[in-house]
Amino acid sequence: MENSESKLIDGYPYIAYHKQEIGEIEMIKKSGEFLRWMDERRTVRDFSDKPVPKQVIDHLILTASTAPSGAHKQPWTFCAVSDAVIKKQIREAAEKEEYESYNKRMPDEWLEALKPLGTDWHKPFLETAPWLIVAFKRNYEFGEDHKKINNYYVSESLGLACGFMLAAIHHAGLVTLTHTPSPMNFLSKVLQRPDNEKPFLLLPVGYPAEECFIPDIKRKALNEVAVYY
Ligand code: IYR
Repeated sequence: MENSESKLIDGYPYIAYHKQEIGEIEMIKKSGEFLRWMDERRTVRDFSDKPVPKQVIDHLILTASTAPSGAHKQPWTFCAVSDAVIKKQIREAAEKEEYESYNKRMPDEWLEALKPLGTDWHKPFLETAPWLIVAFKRNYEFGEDHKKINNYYVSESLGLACGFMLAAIHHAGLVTLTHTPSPMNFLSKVLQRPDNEKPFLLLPVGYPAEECFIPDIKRKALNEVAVYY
């Protein structure tokens, strides 16, 4: 079992990891290109109904699932919805909650902060987008005899996986938006998820509408987000 490519450490199997080293000049070029490409990603709220193949959604989910997670528990379930009836149920339930939020729950300061983004309680994209991907966090697993087995850093793990998914969606030439209807328990009901799963984030996925406008907002500069020591 022991060779230069694999061995046991403390009784657990390990494999050698090889990564192609990139020279500094090429590294500066590549990291800059990646930055400029990622900087082109934008949150979009106006979707086309043009279909997206299921195989693409499989790839997006598997890419998200490459994210690191607490104790490598991979504590996520991604529900991908293309069924028009279920999308309608989700839209109706989300708009009901959002109507309450925008009109009663959210304080003026919050509503003011959202004004430049043009959001309101209407969520037509929940029906227009060809796919809705709902990320559920798995707070624990069911072991033998229904015994609860803990997962760790579940929210952090989900944040990482969803970040990976946003990059994958952008890379596929598609768009999304990070939708967090609040409260979002209705998603557990509509999608009939088990008790150990709680909804984390809803991502409509598709093409932007032919006529699509996004807020003219800027990202912070390096000196506003980084401190070097
Ligand atoms: N969940 C609401 C409100 C909302 C809140 C924040 I913070 C945003 O950045 C955007 C929207 C909604 O989805 O409209």
